[in-house]
Amino acid sequence: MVRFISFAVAAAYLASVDAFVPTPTRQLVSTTSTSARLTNGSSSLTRSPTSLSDMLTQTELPEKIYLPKDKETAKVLGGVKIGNRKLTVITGASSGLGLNTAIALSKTGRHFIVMACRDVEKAKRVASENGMPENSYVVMKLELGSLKSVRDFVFNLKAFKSSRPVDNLICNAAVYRPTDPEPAWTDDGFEQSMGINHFGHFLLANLMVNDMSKAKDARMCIVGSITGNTNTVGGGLVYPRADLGDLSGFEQGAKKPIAMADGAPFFGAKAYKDAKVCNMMTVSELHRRYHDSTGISFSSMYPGCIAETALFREKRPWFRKVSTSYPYCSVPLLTKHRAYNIQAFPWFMKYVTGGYVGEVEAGERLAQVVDDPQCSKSNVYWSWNGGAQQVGRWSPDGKPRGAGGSGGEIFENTQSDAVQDRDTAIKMWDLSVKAVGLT
Ligand code: NDP
Ligand code: PMR
Repeated sequence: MVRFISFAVAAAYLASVDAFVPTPTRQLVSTTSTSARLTNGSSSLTRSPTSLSDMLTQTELPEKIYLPKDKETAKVLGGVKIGNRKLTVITGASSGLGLNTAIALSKTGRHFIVMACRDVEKAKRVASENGMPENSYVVMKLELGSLKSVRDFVFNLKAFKSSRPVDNLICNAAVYRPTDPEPAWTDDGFEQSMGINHFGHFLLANLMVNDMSKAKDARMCIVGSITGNTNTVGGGLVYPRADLGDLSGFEQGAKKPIAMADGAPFFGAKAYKDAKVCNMMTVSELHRRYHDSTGISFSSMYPGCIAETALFREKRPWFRKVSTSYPYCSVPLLTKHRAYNIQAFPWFMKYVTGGYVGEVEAGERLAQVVDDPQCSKSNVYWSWNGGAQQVGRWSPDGKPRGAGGSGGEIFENTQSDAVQDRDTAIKMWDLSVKAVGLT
């Protein structure tokens, strides 16, 4: 009963939040929850100002790029020896889920991480602050809101790794712009949620298939979400629902002034969910088109609701504010004075829906998808039963955590009928190919 009343009160609050009310000022939230944890280690990129690594942080291609001539040099570029480790690329590794995945994988000793980030200096800083082992990662510039930057990234990556194939690609980066009254556009004229979350990754994934086909047990994961699946409470009952409609917005070119996939007027919260549908459909189409011929395992996943990440930077402070003052009570939300003492969304997800997962555990979950032998199956949408624990069942050293850290069991989840709709997926694929200039 108490849980039901809490649910009703909290649901009423959350239903009326700024997802649907434009806010004039946007506030950036720092990643203090993760960056405050560890402080040892330093960036592996700060050695020489003329090193290849430094060149790789530029969006514009350097006039002369160093191309290694022999295999051995390729393995020890810039003083970094990749050796037998898996080469794992993670987009948006400078925050939240991506950063915590990079941390988890780097600490296994089995992965060399390419942190593909729009803000190179930030990525170097958080990697260092979070104690990612030296020589376990490199930061490379990737602005997913620019198709040119995506192509430059792939070119630079090839120069960095030479003929050695990429083993894992994790398409994780995303923006969520629920309070924007008007759409913002990428360099190429796409609405940003669709342009960054889907089109940028769509081009990247396609450009990487050939290279990754040369690796053994290669895996490509594009992060999805429950909110893109209408067969769930989070995605089916919470307005707005994801819906690509007849894709007439894509048919018209998906560029300014066309903001939405279905050609409707801009709706930021829906644009994010539509992009997640495209992410998940891209995975099933990649699988259908390339799994048999390349051996690459394509997957998507939902890590749980990581309610404290910077993804919610546009939300009003009370929605995401971090505090432990009243962790068990929603009443203080009713007064303006107390509102700022509650982290309403994390609280709601922890104690009402039970869908919450901490950033560290979420990172371990995504890490598991590319590292755990039991996740080698293709065309799976991975999810975890349970959650809300800060520690996972699987741990980066490969050993089960055992009693005390139940963290949820991994399982193969079922996507909504709309996400599984083959005709729409094919249409989405063909129009995306055109939009990013792959033809
Ligand atoms: P964060 O905002 O913490 O991380 C997003 C990352 O994407 C950041 O590293 C950010 O860079 C990067 N990024 C944003 N725009 C661009 C761009 N134009 N080019 C390159 N990189 C960019 O969010 P989360 O960690 O929460 O989200 C990560 C993924 O998890 C997303 O795909 C999201 O949809 C998914 N997800 C999140 C859930 C949640 O509850 N938080 C639930 C389900 C799925 P910078 O550091 O510079 O801002
Ligand atoms: Mg949602 C089991 C129920 C459940 C789950 C797992 C989520 C996940 N959410 C659930 C339920 C509810 N949410 C309910 C009952 C409400 C009140 C009506 C609610 C509200 C809500 C809001 C306002 N939820 C949200 C928002 C956001 O702005 C987030 C969003 O939709 O972003 C697109 C969000 C989310 N809920 C989730 C998850 C995972 C999100 C984060 C977004 C994502 O990455 O998918």
